[in-house]
Amino acid sequence: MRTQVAIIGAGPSGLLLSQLLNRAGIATVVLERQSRDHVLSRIRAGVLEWGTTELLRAAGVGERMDREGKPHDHIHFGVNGQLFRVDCHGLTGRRLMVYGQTEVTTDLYAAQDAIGGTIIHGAEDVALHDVTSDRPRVTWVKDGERHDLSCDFIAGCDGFHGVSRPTIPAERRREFEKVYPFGWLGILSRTPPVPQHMVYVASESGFALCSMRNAMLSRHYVQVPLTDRVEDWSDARFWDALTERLPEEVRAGLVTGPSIEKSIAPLRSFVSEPMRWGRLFLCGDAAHIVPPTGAKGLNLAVGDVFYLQEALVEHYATGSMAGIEGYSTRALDRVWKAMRFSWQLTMMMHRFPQDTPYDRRMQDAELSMLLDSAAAQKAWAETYLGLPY
Ligand code: RFL
Ligand code: PHB
Repeated sequence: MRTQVAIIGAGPSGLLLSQLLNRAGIATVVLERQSRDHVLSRIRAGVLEWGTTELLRAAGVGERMDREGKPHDHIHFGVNGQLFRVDCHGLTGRRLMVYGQTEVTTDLYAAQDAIGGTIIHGAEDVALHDVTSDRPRVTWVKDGERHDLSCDFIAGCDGFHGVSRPTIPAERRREFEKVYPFGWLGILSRTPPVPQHMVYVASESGFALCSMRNAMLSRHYVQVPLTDRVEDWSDARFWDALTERLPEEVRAGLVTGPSIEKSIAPLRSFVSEPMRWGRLFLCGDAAHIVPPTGAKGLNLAVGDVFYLQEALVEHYATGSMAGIEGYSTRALDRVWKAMRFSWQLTMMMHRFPQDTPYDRRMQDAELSMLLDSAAAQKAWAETYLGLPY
């Protein structure tokens, strides 16, 4: 079997890359370990930067997002019981889009079906070979049978636990990591969102976030110790913890109800450099993880895909290797800026077990620097809404 670009992983980065390349006349094969139903059952990101929405439109998957997604102009902060509003649209002229990752993935699958994209599910033991040669290969096993695919390039879009990153020899990789001493317990419920829609809360008991998917679907999170398990958290306990952390104005509009999904995600910052090794490129969570606080994970994955598709389209059109050789440097520049943003917001908004009174005052000072200064808010909003590609 032969293709131009082999793509490992059918998460948002793999599917979007395949869709953009196919529309540019470049052949791809996507290899996914899980079933399609499994991929579509993961509840994850909800906030799209404007640049992400533009690339989705350019990929021909913007129609349902523009119909059903919810554009947002403001972000709210709850700090020690008080509510602040940051006018992101007024400060930047751009908007956020609230549209779930599950919906983005559903739309990408539908678009790939419509143009006859090749996505192979249930691919086990995927292995990458000869990635520093001109003829890389990918092998896998499906239904007990071994398959071999030769290609020009391989895109490793297989997430944090995938096989692509470890294909780069350990001595050629540099990994940077920060693990935070808490997780986020998130629930999805068929309840209307709070009237403010998106509220980031720093309280005495820890961080909380009110978010939404649509008019009758809410997504809420509370900071929990890493030792907690989902079974420790009944719905009633979750709503009590959330309610207690919210400013009065938000609490007054909170509607509670049974959870339809509940999970705990640990928080980490991680970058692996470089993002290219010979003819292998890493995209999205395969190369970097951000804590969810800045809502950057999916958006960074889309940024990587933007740079990579541009490099590959240029290469197939002109033979140039410039974009390919510059991919890692270009992508990492944007990645590290988003890392800084996510780290800073995480440090400012959470309660750390080892916090000293000095650390707490620093958090308060950081928050008032942001909330008292229009200039600081503009800089913050520009990054939250997405740095340019
Ligand atoms: P994914 O989505 O992990 O997809 C990787 C795919 O590769 C497959 N795979 C393999 N396939 C073949 N062979 C192998 N050996 C394989 N190993 C893995 C997997 O099955 C999977 O289908 O990575 P991708 O495409 O890079 O996308 C990244 C995003 O999913 C991720 O960054 C975001 O979900 C992060 N994130 C958020 N990002 C945002 O931009 N805004 C948000 O509001 C936001 N909120 C979140 C989040 C992530 C969360 N969790 C659960 C980690 C909230 C949460 C709670
Ligand atoms: C979400 O809606 O799931 C969400 C929103 C903002 C974040 C993280 C997650 O920072």
